Amino acid sequence: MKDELFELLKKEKKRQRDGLVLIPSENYVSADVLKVLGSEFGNKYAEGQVGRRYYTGNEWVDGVESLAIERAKKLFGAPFVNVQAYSGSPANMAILIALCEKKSDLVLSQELSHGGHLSMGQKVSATGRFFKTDHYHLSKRGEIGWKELGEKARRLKPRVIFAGGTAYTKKFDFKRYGEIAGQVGAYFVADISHVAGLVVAGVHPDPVPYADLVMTTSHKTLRGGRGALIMVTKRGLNKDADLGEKINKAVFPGIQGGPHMNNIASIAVALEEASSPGFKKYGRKVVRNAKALADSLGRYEFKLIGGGTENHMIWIDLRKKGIDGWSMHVALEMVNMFVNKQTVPNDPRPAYYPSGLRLGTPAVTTRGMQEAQMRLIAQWLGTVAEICQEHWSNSIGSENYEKDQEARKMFKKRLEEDKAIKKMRKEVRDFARKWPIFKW
Ligand code: DSN
Repeated sequence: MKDELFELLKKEKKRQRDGLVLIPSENYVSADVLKVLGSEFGNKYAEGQVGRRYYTGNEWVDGVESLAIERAKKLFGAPFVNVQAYSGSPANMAILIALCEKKSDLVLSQELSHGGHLSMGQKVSATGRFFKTDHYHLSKRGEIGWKELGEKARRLKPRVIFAGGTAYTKKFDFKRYGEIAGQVGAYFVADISHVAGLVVAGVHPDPVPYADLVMTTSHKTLRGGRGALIMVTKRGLNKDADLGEKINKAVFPGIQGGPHMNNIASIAVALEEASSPGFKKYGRKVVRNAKALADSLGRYEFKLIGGGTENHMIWIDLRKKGIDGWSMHVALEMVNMFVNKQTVPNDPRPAYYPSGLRLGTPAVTTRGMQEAQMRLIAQWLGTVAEICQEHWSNSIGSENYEKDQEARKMFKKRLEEDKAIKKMRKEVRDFARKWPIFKW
């Protein structure tokens, strides 16, 4: 069938092949993961749980979901796993529904501009509208503000303490979180969406011995289709033997209908891949590459929050360079490099025009790139920052960031006409094409 949609697919494939994905939450999936994502499993309704569905015809998708659950249990060492949540945000919502019983139950999580994630109780998310929340911040060194967290935990007696977020470049000290939660009788939930693959590879601390619940999306460093795993640990089940059942009910019928069986199948495939020795190597390389990229960025005078990285992510404060995250992400997109604009701690700018940038190495590492390529990427980032600085002062140059739309249009136009940008676009494209999309 001729459909313009397939033209878009062709173009998207080309974009992914010809560009460098440095968005820390994105990755490429294997051919097997893609195969089941586009499979007939997606046709099936399977509301309910394995062996207890509200539809007939579930013999084979029951097998799929059982495999996903068993593989997750084995890989993470958790006694209970739900694999039905559509993604991380609904999974966190389901967790709060399962854990919070009274209106006064408080959720304590990392502040949004300090790297926290919307779905862990930020005011603009349903989790912040329907649950009482408070937040802790990062220290000047870019670490969790332990003193503040401990003090708030003792004073506010939260029902839930979350670890995890969207921007953090240190290793999460889950043991310390677990101790604080234990002292005040709170549930400790570790959202490891970003670092799950690194935990599996043994290059990031494991939350399972210390947390009551562990949540992860399946498509970041884990390289599955888009979904989420909610795991209840031994510690969680000791606290409440019904916690698994509560999670199941909070997901369905709590907030979802039929699980997306093709996604669950893709998670099962990804979990099998993640249990191979090759995946451990991949995780190690992700971190090695991130460290190499961070080191090289220092040469181009980028200010890194936390001073470097201990995981897959680099968090840049661009204020010293006099430009914002929006300008860099626009310019980098023009040269086929994809990054995230990102707020920095106590950011004076709005989230759409934030002061920072987030970079990550999971996707370029999946393509087989190594430290030498990270040095080249850092050099490109340095050059693009210089170009931005030049056009920024010639077009925007004011502090009126939100209102200055005309100046921003002018800035984009100048970039589009810039010869160095045009040259670099070609250079990046020719370079990216040499790397397969998915290399074992
Ligand atoms: N985009 C994902 C992240 O980077 O944290 C989830 O919102």
